[in-house]
Amino acid sequence: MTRYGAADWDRVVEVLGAADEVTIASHVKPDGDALGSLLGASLALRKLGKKTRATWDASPAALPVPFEWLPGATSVVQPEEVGGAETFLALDCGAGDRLGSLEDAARAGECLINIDHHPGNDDFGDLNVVVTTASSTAELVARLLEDMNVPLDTEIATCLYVGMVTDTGRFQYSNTRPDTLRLAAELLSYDVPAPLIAQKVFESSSFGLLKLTGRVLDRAVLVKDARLVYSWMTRADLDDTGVNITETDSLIDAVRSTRAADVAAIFKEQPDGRFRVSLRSKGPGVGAIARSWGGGGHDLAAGFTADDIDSTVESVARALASGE
Ligand SMILES: [Mn+2]
Repeated sequence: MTRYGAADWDRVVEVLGAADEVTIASHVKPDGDALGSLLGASLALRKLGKKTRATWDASPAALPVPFEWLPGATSVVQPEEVGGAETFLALDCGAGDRLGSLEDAARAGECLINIDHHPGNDDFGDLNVVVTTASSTAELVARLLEDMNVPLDTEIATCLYVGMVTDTGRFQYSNTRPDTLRLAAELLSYDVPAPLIAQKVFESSSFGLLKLTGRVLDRAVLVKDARLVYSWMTRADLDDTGVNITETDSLIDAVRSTRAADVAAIFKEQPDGRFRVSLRSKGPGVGAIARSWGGGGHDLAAGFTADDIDSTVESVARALASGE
């Protein structure tokens, strides 16, 4: 049965089922869904007797603290150990370049499989399962494993649950559908330690991050007409608080929590002086705005890169006001 109406679904089930070795990669700066999907898929394919190498573009590829306890961490290899793979599975990558330095190896392989849920995914694989209504890539992996007849266990279910709980904002965002919770319930039935996961993933910030969050909240600016709230973080902030940029994903959630705004933006200064901008919306679409700046993402959660804060805020506020 082809799920989600995804044309290549059955072929992906076949190809993964027949492969002896699979190289699996997620996107650069992997989040909970990228890592949960990656390790869950790796554990499951190993359970079928296949060799797997799981990785992402980073030097070194090392699990961030909130996820370092994830089962399957032992299948992580460094990106430079990946050559031309027979079967290459790209997970949670909205475009081929999200693989970073691994894109060439991915395309050099015999079969590149692209499994993802980002709108705007350009079907960069030889086989593509792109389902924008899926809560997470982990959800798609779970359904594929079901069709491949891989029995779940606590470890696989834990990885996939982490992917779902993080990408749905703890089952709060609009991508949480009845089927999402049904699948999550099924995963929990494999003794997934949900309260422990909540602690490890959502209550694991360093003390420095607490202080950095304070700075960012203190700086927040409200653009009333556009119902936009924004703030920013500099490299100096990171140095002063001892925080690594990879720990700063939660800053946008702190900024977005005011009822005074529908859209929240946070500007994070990159080593090259430019700003990585994250947008979160409670209603107005921000995906198109991000794409117009060469970025990408979902309707309610998107991002792009900008040169400076003031002019970008002005133009984002204008786009929001005009409803474009
Ligand atoms: Mn995802």
